[in-house]
Amino acid sequence: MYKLDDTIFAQTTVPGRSAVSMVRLSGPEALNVIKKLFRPSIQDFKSHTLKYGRLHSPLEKNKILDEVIVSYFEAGRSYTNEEVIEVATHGNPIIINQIFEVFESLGLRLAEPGEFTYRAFVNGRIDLTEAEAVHDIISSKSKQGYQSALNLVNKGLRLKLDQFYNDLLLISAHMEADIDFNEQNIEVDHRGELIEQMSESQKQLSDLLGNYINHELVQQGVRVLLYGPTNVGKSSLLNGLLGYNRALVSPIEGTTRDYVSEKLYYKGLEIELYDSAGLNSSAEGLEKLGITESLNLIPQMNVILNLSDTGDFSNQKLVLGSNQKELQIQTKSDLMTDEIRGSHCVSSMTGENLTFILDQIHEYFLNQNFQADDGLMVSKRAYSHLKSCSDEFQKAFSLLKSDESFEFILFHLNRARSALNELFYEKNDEAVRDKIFSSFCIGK
Ligand SMILES: Nc1nc2c(ncn2[C@@H]2O[C@H](COP(=O)(O)OP(=O)(O)OP(=O)(O)O)[C@@H](O)[C@H]2O)c(=O)[nH]1
Ligand SMILES: [Mg+2]
Repeated sequence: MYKLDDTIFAQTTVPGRSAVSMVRLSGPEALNVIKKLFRPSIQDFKSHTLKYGRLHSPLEKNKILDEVIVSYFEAGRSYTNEEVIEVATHGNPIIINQIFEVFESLGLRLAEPGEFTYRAFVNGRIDLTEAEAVHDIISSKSKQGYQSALNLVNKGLRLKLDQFYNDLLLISAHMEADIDFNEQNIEVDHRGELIEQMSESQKQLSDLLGNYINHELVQQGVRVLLYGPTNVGKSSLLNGLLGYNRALVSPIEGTTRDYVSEKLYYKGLEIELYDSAGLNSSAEGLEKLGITESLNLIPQMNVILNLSDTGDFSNQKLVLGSNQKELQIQTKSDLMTDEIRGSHCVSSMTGENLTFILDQIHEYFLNQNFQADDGLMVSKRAYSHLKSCSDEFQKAFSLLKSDESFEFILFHLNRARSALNELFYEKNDEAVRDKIFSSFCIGK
């Protein structure tokens, strides 16, 4: 995939205009190149210090590229473990482009997405679970998500698994030794002790897996569908929850055709609301297409706000997956008589109970099996390795308890260990590594 021996650069901040932009260089030529361009000229640059000055262009005489602050991180003590320079410039794309032209003219290469983090991995500074966590910190759509990714980025998972991994090694070594002794006709039987050790390890592993956080949900945020018959007030509720008018509202049935989606942030959580075409059994043509599209959205949703302005939900029954939640809500409560008033009533007109809905969505999110502070938010890839480690371990344990020979048991223990090795390194599978790093943004 990526080349490893050249010097690469990229903007680490978002492209566009801003007070400051940051450009990172990594590789053997990073410091040399900056020394060529920076004035006043650099005599002695200590690692982890800053220099203030100007970058000059070697392409045009007396041309100053920008006034900058440059930081230096020596190889072995940097993000990539290579020589790294970071240049803070004024945040103007024209300046950045000119600096990039100069870097390229000096033989440096624009980095691919994820390439800095890939180098950190290849150079042994981080393992794959930490690389994934770097990505999650940036892309997380809930505060729980980025907090647990932060836990993970600092050798979190490796530290948690170290003890377990070492115990596995010890148990295997015991078994190998017993096999050797028995081959020499020396009778030893440590089975009882091994059962005790394995049940201790089993506990560690199940604690770990039990703390698994629904990665997808904390990364994606919560998707919420506004669902119900035409004119029930779906688009009005969307606008009410957003606090501004995003969708058209009218007393004409079938106003919304294409679904409309918009994000809002509530208590540190990204909620994506989908307003859809209202259900109408006599719909035809475009309206009917819109309804089909709404129904197709259901499987991708986490929460469905099933809306009715009569309190009668019998014609809008939903079949949902086990992790999906339906909230039945009565709309237009300002028009409601006391007789039909149910327990969950909202009004987009008066704003009654709009925060109640947001709280319900937030609560659903919190109930999805994780404890934010100590939780273990790992990717699907990582979870599947943990799971196969656990499965192999369970097989080994039950064979041990049913008096099977150590050779069979060792087979499964070895597989449990290699599942953990793959979790952190996945050395042989370039495709998986490509997938992990290419999902990064440029500059990371
Ligand atoms: N009094 C009152 N009227 C409402 C409320 N919510 C919506 N309406 C009215 O109900 C009508 C339909 O509202 P919409 O939000 O367009 O309904 P919808 O469910 O999006 O309708 P379709 O897009 O046609 O499926 C409009 O005239 C709104 O002004 C409410 O809370 N109180
Ligand atoms: Mg509508």
